[in-house]
Amino acid sequence: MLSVRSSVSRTALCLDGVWQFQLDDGTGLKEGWYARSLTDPRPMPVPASYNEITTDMEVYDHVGLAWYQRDVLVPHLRDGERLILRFGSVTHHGRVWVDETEVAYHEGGYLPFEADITDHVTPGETFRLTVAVDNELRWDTIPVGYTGTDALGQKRRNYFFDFFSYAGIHRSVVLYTRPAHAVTDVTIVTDISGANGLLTYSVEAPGASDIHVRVLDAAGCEVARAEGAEGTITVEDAHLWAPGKGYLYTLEVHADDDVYPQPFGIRTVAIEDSQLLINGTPFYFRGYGRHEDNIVRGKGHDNVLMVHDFEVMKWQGANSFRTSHYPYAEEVLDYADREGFVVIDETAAVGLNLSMWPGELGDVPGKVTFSPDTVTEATQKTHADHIREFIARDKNHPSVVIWSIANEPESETEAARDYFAPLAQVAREADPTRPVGYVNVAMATPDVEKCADLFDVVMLNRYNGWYTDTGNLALGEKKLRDEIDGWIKLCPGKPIIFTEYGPDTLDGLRDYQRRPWSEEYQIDMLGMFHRVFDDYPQVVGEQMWNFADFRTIPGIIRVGGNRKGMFTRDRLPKAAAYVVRDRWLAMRERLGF
Ligand code: BDP
Repeated sequence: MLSVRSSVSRTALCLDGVWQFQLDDGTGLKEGWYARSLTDPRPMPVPASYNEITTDMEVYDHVGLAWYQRDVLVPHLRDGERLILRFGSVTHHGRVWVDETEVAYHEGGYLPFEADITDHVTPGETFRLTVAVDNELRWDTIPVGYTGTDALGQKRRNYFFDFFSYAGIHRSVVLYTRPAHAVTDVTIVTDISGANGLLTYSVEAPGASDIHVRVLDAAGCEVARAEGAEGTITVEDAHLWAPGKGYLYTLEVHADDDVYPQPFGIRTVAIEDSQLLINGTPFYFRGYGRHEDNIVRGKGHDNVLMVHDFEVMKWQGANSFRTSHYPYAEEVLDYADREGFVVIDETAAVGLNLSMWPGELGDVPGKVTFSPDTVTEATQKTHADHIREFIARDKNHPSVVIWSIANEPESETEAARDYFAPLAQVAREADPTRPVGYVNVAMATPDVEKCADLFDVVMLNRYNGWYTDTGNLALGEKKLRDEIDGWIKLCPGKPIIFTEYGPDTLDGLRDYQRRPWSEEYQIDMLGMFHRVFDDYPQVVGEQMWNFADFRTIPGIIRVGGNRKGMFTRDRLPKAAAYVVRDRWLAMRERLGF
């Protein structure tokens, strides 16, 4: 799905602000709360997670539907123009009404959806916009989860990841206009030929008879043009997009009266000899797995925080991150494009691995991941659709260089292989140009792993010295080296990227003995991993866990959340941040960005 971008033929009206909000008491749908004003509303900002806006535990821990409402004044439309209502994301599922008409239903909490509401509204008049947000996961949703009832009869959400499953309208809500014949999709693939850039494009614009495109450089000057819905264009003396140099062109797409400006960068991605090449040059990933997470707003997108986070990452000499463990706001990828950051883009398929999870209610059916009662073909179908939707959204971002289709799934069984083989194929069909991978969990070591050959890269989350051999870095190091040797043997020629490593660290806890949880131990453990990485040319990336501390589910191993951040939750550096900064700035100096 295309992002909202303004042009001479498209006007966007942002509906963010303070909406009305009410928790469902089990009667909302039956009684049709969308058909009238909410009876007992409280104010709720959009975008934001609703959980921590109030001080009520009831809101924080709510299970089920939550209702949002506001009035919207409909703008006047020019001849034949359509009015589209678009949500950047509603977590996890959203149902939308315009007055009494249901106009959209979307499952999956981290991708956009939209509805053409032209025929349900009257220009110059106001309509009541109602959204029912559902935070319950099921075995056939991505991510998977289930709602159970505890011994006190309380409904409880269960899911198989540690970050708190915030809910709400997390990204902007926009009303935009477009002509009757509009551009609905653009796909751009770039290549390099000598000093020139090659750009292959295709446009979808149902009903349009006149389609042409112009290529504009970063200053807005036309450098090439072409007729037709698809073709290949040469950009002479192209200015390449490269890590640290986020040069962007715009493909200005014209379809009858519609104009859609699609930014793009000219660059290539390839894998050769255990290296990931960007524009033919080996790239080394320095950075983090991150979360969309912050005080009060939860997972609500916020440009203030986004820009600050990039500034902090640049301060440290990072050049990349992974969108662990779900697709991030479109604004984040736009910003990565222009800042020249390199992104491993991940789906929301986190937690397809029941062996690791006790299940709060203790009733995860048999703890078998792939079974008729847990992850089934229905899950696989949702996962496949999710991959297609996700790649359709993010395919034109030059910053994205790898698709990660799952985080830490079971991958050491035949059932896992049957599950993942078709999904790897779905990703390749949706985008034949980028490497596809999944992020491997510690138990699926190379001697038992069954899925690695389906993928192009090896991405590893390892906690030697933390979850295993706690406090014993010498032993952790030996095992890490042995394991890397195993991966090199199992996957010759494939690059290895460490996508998670690091200990929980309480900021302010200092220790002469440098023991676990102290700031000193974080320095030592990260240092151990880095020392090992430096000995292996096949290791082409270090993305420590996590950029910042983040909110989690309650748990006896979580003190005020997950504390593996390089930075605190309010983005202040722990001691390790300075040590790693020295390393990364030196690497930046040596390798370019
Ligand atoms: C890994 C998960 C990540 C967790 C991390 C941890 O991929 O989401 O937050 O461990 O335990 O298993 O800190």
